[in-house]
Amino acid sequence: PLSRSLSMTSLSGVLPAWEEDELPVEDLLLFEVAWEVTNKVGGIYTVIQTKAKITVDEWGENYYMMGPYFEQNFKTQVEGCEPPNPAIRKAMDALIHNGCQVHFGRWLIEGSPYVILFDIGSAAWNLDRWKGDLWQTCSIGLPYHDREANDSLILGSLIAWFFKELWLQNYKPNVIGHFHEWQAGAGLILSRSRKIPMATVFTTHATLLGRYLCAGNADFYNNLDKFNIDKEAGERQIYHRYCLERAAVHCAHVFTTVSQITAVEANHMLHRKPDVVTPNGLNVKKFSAMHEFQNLHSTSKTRIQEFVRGHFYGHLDFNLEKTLFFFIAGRYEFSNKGADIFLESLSRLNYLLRVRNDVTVVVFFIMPAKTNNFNVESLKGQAVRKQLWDTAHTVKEKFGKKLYDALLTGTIPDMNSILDRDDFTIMKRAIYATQRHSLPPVTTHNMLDDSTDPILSNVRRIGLFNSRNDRVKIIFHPEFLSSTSPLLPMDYEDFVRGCNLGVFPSYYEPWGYTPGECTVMGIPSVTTNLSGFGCFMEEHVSDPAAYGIYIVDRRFRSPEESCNQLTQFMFSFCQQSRRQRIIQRNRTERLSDLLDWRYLGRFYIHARHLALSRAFPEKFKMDPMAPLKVSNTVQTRD
Ligand code: G6P
Ligand code: 1S3
Repeated sequence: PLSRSLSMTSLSGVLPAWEEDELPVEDLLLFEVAWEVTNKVGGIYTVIQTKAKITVDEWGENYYMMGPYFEQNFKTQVEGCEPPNPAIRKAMDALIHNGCQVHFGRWLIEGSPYVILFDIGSAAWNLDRWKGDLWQTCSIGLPYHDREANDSLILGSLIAWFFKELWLQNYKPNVIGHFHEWQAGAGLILSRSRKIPMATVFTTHATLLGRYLCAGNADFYNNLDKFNIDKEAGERQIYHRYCLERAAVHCAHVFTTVSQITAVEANHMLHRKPDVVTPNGLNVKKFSAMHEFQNLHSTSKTRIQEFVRGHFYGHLDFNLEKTLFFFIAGRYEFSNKGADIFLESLSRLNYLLRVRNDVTVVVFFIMPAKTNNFNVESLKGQAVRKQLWDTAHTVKEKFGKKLYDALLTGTIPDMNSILDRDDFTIMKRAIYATQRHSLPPVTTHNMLDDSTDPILSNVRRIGLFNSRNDRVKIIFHPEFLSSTSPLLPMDYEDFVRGCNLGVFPSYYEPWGYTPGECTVMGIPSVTTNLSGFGCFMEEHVSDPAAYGIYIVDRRFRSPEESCNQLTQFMFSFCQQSRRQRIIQRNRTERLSDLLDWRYLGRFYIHARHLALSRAFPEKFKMDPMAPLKVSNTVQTRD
């Protein structure tokens, strides 16, 4: 019923949606548990943070997020306060009186949700005992050296303890615990094994084995049913983590994944078919002026152009008006995120553009790697640009004043003598300073592993060194962007807005926020039919490419064929006129509603209802076979 109620072939009409029967949330408490609550590591943070608003709108004071306490995160993102609910205070106090620190506050993001954060360090002295409990409960043993697994056990033990304290108070409302990813799994396993009455949901955002097997270059999707998963986990030394993940999946009343493709993967890697697919949404910003996002593109693009002027000083022999900005961004998993086929395709695009086009493409790789700060050459580039700007400004001021004085006396000045020798000298000196003896750098930072870094090694192999003849230029920025950077002072959102195309040709991507973020800002992007996002778009939009969503086939084609297809997408993108790009951006932006939590949040609502009906069948009835009620509430804009 899920897929039937969602399927649509055209975007011109109504986006189907269903309505769940309203549940009185006063009699319920919802707790959402994740390692990334107030703690940014990767994509789960985005899920939790962007979804907060609609969840608070629905649940108000009955919604709490739970995660680990880190002093720095708390200080910068949370406003500490007293829990409004005395039962929560009492449960927290029970832990605090036993020597474990628990903090409460409002997370300063849209919706201001309440957060309960558990200090792992303060409870670490219990670790050996809790390892014993875990072993007694489900025979999972954690090795002493795996800090991440140990921390997740401490967090899980504290959370299960908290739920038990809440229950011991004979507290009336029913509790729902929604746990995300294996790091939150121990809390679910322990709560269930202690028979605490609560409805549980477990969401996986990637399977441990899927990520490891894909990164190891396995032909993953063609062999899903052939892997000996216990053996594979053991060989990769993640057997205990995989056990935690698999136990959590099987303990949950409701199991969900973020996409259909990960649902299939989970069925093979974790041996449970997800009950619900809960796709990831975003908080879509609506501007009062329809085309405001086009203006924002233009302003942000100007700022990127400024950076490029500095970076390529002395080699600016390409026309910035005919230069397009492409980018890839995300966790630095070279082949999982498709940086390998992207580089290969760029070398082919470079050839095509040299032969047949006057467009230049500047490609940014924004993927964090180990560095020891910006390199001198990149910083110098921006300094030289600034100096040229200052020189031009000084000369312009003098010129303007002389012109003004002449006009006041009723004469037009002699243009040949309006600039004096000094003006020429400072201009010549500024130009001389732009001479450089090396090519504009490929990377903006000093890399710690320069010789073995996969992006740099491949750049060396394909020879894209930013030379004058190259029509494709590469800039590897191995750090996430920040508006306080001395080099490229822009935050990620502004940067994306200023680019022309996001390229995300992932091989392993359960969902993939990056192309979605492009879409809601009206920026076209490349994705694949191995990413949750790409499959979602393929399913719900009849001609995704017409809306600026290019889907590379990495499922049924060889890497060579996928490279050719990607090259072709990029090359035809370069052949569009500015007008065509503007029209395409308008179309891309129209897909935003499809990715809005206001629509996608319904899948979470459904998962919670299902969990309640399984945990408390007497009180919450739901016919799992009944088709979901379809209503026409969410519309796309034409
Ligand atoms: C927006 C602005 C236009 C600008 C254009 C550049 O649409 O409203 O004024 O010309 O962006 O688009 P381009 O695709 O060349 O970056
Ligand atoms: C995961 O983060 P990742 O980039 O390691 O979770 C994200 C949120 O659900 C998802 O978008 C992404 O595909 C996964 O890979």
